[in-house]
Amino acid sequence: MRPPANSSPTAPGYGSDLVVDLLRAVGIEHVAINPGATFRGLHDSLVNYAGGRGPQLVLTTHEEIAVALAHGYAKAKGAPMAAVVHDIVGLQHASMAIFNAFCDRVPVLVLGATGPMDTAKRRPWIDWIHTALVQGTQVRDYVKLDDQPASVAAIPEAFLRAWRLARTEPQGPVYLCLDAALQEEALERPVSVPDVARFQPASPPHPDPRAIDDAARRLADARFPVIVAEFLGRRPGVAASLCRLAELLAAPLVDLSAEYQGRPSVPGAHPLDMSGVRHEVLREADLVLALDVSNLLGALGLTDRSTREVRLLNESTRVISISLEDYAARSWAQTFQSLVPVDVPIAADATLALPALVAAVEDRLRRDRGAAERRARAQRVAARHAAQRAEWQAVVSIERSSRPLAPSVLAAEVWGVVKDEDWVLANGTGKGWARRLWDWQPERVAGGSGGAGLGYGLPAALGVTLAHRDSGKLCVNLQADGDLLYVVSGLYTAAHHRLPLLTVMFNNRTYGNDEEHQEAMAKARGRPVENKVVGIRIDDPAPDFARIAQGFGVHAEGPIDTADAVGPALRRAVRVVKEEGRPALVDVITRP
Ligand SMILES: Cc1ncc(C[n+]2csc(CCOP(=O)(O)OP(=O)(O)O)c2C)c(N)n1
Repeated sequence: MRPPANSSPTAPGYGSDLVVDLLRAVGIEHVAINPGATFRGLHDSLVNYAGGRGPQLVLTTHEEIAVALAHGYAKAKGAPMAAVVHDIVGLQHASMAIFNAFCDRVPVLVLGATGPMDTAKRRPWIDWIHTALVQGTQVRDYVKLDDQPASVAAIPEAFLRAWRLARTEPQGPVYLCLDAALQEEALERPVSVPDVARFQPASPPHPDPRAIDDAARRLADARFPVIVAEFLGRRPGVAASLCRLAELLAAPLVDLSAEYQGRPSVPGAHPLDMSGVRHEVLREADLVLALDVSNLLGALGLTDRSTREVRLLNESTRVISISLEDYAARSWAQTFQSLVPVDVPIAADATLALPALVAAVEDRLRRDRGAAERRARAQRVAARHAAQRAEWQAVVSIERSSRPLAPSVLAAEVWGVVKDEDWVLANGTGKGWARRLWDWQPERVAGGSGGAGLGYGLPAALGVTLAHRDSGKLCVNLQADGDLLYVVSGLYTAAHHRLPLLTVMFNNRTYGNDEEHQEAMAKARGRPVENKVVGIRIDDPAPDFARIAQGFGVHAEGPIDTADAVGPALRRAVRVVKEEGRPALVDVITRP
């Protein structure tokens, strides 16, 4: 295709140059890619048209990595980046990560491409087999919008609509497919980029004041109110008003993200934090305030591992729920979960409802005489909280000499090195032990995948690291082996882009979660429990993650199998991360 006569490095000459202008206009700083011919036009524009002025390319070796990286980045940055994926095949690889972002309510701008829709412009074979009607249908059930503009002139509107919807609450990924022929089309006349400030997302919905008043009255009157949060931590700074509400009401706090996926919002050291003994307080609760909870049955019930039977902890508990989950419902994957009776349903952004609820509760309690009972309840809960934390510390002491290392001991060792740093937990919880043993501050924790699709940890942690690069923070990834093996080539992106991430392997050489399931199955059926490892253990041969990482150019040590060796190896790795600005991995063998 001939370049237009008036082309210059700064004037858009092709359809894909216009896309770059749009990316720049909305402030996208990074674009993760895995190359493909269907977006060769856009690729050229990102490299040659944008020059150093446009978004920076992040090379990934799998489309799932590209999207998961963008997922982690958006959570840490509070602003989305883009991931560009090749036609049908790239989108299929990306789909798992798009699903995770959808469940986690995280905005990602997924830009795709298709062989020319105009059959007269297609090459034989590849342009045909990689073109779909309509490509977005592959992921339509778990993106907020998919679109495919049919002309260059239609690109700005499609782009800005997708951009706006991705960031409108409840947030989520969007997919915009750019026809290869449109990307490569020479512009006959300039296409202007609209004023993007006029296409911002609508302000998130505030709660109905009457509903807040009703909720405040019920909370103030409750005998034993409990506050449960799941995705509340998606907005920074929410912990302060959450804790204030809990303190006013002397209400135990349960962060469901400690047990399931989600976005942490409850500080682990808060004396009302009962996340580790959820069932104890929910058994006693006469009223539950659920904030941004989609897994209500998971919160209120207890599941029998072998029979899958779920029992409510307290049949008479009443429920107030504040969330936007009903606005995110889709018919395909049943992410709306179990239909649990709710007595006061409030459709609102829970992070915005909290200050209003705090004010309304303050007002009610001023006229209330239950202060003594609340004080006694707060003391009782705080004592249980302290006892629970002491029990966890005792577990570490008891397990200190066990070989292979217990996850509790490894989490304690990592904390010993990390605690003096300005740390960010970019992925993982070390089987929950980081929450129990670390000074768990939710704003330092990126949270899980949302969709429980493995292959999330490393790439998402890289995205978090990219967002925090040059901030002086130490990004830490507590990485399970099974999860890493889906996306192990993400280590190349880490090394290539000098992403200073500290990865500590909790390497139990197995798909541990599934061993538990096979054990439960064997017991339920009276079959040999020792067979639970078949088709599950990853130990013959055991992958040598240090050598794998070194092969990708990452500083690495291991395998380490004694507690005493962990600290020195971690300190050497932290030096590489902080002083050389390079990724490091320490492989530690843990108990299956
Ligand atoms: C893409 C995908 N495949 C399979 C599963 C099923 N699955 C859930 S947990 C799990 C085991 C995870 O093993 P690992 O990451 O090593 O963590 P561990 O349980 O050993 O701590 C598997 C295979 C899944 N959730 N996602």
